Amino acid sequence: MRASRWPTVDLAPDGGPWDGMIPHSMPTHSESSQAVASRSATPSPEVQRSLLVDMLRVRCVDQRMLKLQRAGRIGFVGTALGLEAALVGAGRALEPRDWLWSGLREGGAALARGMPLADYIAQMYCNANDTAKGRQMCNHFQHKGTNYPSWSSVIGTQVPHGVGAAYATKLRGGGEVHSIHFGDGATSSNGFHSGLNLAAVWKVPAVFVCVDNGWAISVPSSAQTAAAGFAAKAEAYGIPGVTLDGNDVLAVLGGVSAAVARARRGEGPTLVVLKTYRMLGHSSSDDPTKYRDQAEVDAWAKRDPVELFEALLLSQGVLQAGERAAMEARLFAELDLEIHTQEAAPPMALRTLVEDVYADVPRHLRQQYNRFITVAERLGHAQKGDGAFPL
Ligand SMILES: Cc1ncc(C[n+]2csc(CCOP(=O)(O)OP(=O)(O)O)c2C)c(N)n1
Ligand SMILES: [Mg+2]
Repeated sequence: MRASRWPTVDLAPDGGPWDGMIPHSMPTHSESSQAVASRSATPSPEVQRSLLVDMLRVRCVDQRMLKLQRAGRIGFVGTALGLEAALVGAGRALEPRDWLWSGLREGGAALARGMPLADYIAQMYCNANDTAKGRQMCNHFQHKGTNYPSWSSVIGTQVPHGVGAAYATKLRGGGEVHSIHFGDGATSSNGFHSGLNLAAVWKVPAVFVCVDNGWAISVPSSAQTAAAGFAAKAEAYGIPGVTLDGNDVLAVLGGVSAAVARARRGEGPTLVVLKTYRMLGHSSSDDPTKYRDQAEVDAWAKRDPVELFEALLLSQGVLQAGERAAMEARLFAELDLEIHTQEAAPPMALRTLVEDVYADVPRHLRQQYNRFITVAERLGHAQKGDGAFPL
């Protein structure tokens, strides 16, 4: 490989090189700035334990949501099994003032940043507490308090949105960083190219987090690009690109934190690729056995991010035997309580269909709404009270 003209960026000055195995068909970079994959200084025992709790929460939530979906109580789940280190490590690398721009699987990163479980589950039920007011498909989260804008199903659109917001931050002179997450498949979208190009030209305070989980529905990462990995794409835009072990939460936290710090110093964006694996189907509607070999899944199961981190903490005496089970029991108790609360909440009022666009609902929308309610009542779909207050 020819030498890179781009400067090597030391993203972890106090850590040794990462030398873990990446059991994936995509080549990884062993030269140039793209090869920088390292650990930063080890966080305190308390922080490490909290990282494990956050990872376990993602796993418990994923398990429960899939069960609810299979029982027909919620409509759709974008699975996160296997991605816990990538989600939590990248989420925890941000400060509260920073912004998270995401796609389907970043709900766990949002939880790790403080999005309340109540808001998360209300959105899964699209009930009266859903802050998206039922206007999004479930599993499409947002949370104002932690700077987590509502995301779009349209692949890659969050990239230019996040870049625009990062440019606004730069113009206003704020110190916040915009972490823009997307998958391996999204690197083929227009948004990826226009977003990275302008982010680099404008030198905005952004970090691009590409979660390479091996698959874009049924398309493997190896068929997504002819480039030698996704981090190589950074070179075309004149920014550094790094590949990290996405199943090592400390490597993710260290690498993304360094890229965030670089953005905050005004040195511009970095593309960080987290190599990991989507252990389950694309979503609750998908059957991955139709398009991939079990042997590949089994190989990645040996690098389960939760198991790896638990073993590390046990070996260092940061965690005691049996503690993980106790942590999980507490998480499930908290989760189940919230599920019961949200399941009992009423559905979003139908009148919200015509609210929020104008300060006062205009005449033509009132007429449409009243006609709609008449039909809904006739079909038995109207909720109690919907017809009682004609708009
Ligand atoms: C513009 C657009 N094209 C196609 C789709 C259908 N689609 C939904 S998810 C997905 C794959 C995304 O893969 P990736 O970016 O790797 O993210 P992952 O699902 O693996 O997290 C596709 C093609 C879409 N939602 N939007
Ligand atoms: Mg993917």
